[in-house]
Amino acid sequence: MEKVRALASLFERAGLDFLMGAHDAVSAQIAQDAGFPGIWVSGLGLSATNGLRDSNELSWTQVMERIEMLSDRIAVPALVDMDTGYGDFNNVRLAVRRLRRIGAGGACIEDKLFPKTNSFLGDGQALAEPGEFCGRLKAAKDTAADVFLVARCEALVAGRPLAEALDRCGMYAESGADAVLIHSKKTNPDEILAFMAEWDGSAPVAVVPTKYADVPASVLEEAGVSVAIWANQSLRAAIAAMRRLCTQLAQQRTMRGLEGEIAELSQVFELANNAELDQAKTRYSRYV
Ligand code: SPV
Ligand code: MG
Repeated sequence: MEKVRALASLFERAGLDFLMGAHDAVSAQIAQDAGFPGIWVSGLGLSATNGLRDSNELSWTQVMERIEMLSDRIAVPALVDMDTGYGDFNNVRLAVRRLRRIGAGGACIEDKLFPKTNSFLGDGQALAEPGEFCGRLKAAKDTAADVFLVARCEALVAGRPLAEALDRCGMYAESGADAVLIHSKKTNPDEILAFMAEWDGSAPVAVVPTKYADVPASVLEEAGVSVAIWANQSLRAAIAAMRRLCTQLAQQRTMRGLEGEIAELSQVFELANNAELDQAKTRYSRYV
C-alpha cells in the first residue's frame, strides 16, 4: 500500500515528476539510486531483454515473475506497463490481482487489442472499442482498488483526431482510471500540448516523450502534465554500451584500455547488497 500511495502522490501533487524506465531489477535500482521517485517497467524493455518482440510474446505470468524480482529490489513504486491487460476484462482481473499481491504500485493498460503492437511500429494501430476498454478498467478497479490504475490512450498514435483522444480519456477517468496517459509518436510535443490545453483535468496526465525527447521539462510542467516517463532510454544506453565494449574486445582481445569504460566489479556486488549478506552471516551462521 505504501508504494501505491507514493505513486499516487507523484501523479496528484503539483508539479512534474519523472518516472525512469527499467527492464530488470538492476536497471530499476540504478534509476532509484540516481534519485528517480518511481520506475516505469517497460513492456518493450522486458521483451527486448528476453530476445522477444513487444507483441505479447512474453506471457503475462513471465512478465509478473520479472516484476516481482524488480519490485522486491526497490523502495520506490513501479508503474507496470501491462500492455492491453493481456486480453479481455477477465485477463485484466487476473493480472491486477497478481500485481496487487506483488505490491509494485501501479498498472498501466492501453486501449489497443491483444496481441499489442509497439506504438512506434507501423501505422495500422487498431484501437479497442471505448466501451469494451472501459469494461477492462472497471474490472481492474473492482478487483484491485488499491492498485494505482493508469489508462493509456493510443488515439493520437493511431492517427485519430484530438477530440476522440479527449473523449476517450474522459470516459477512462469516469470508468475508474486514477490517471490517463496520452501517447504521441510525433517528433514535437504540439499534439500533447494541444491535448493538455483542452483537457478538463478530470484525472492527472502522464506522457512519454520518446520521440519528442528534447522538450524542456518546464514546457510539460506549464502545460499541466503530472508525470513524464523516460520509457526506454536506459535500455538503449545499455545496448549501446554493451555493443561498444563487445566490438572493441572482440577486435583487440585484451581489456587493456577498456577497464575504465565499464563498471567496477565492486559495483556489481553493491547492487546486489552483498554487505547485508556479510552482516547476516555474522549474526546467523553460529547463533548458539
Ligand atoms: C514501453 O516502454 O514499453 C512503452 C512505451 O509502452 S513506448 O515504447 O514508448 O510506447
Ligand atoms: Mg509498452
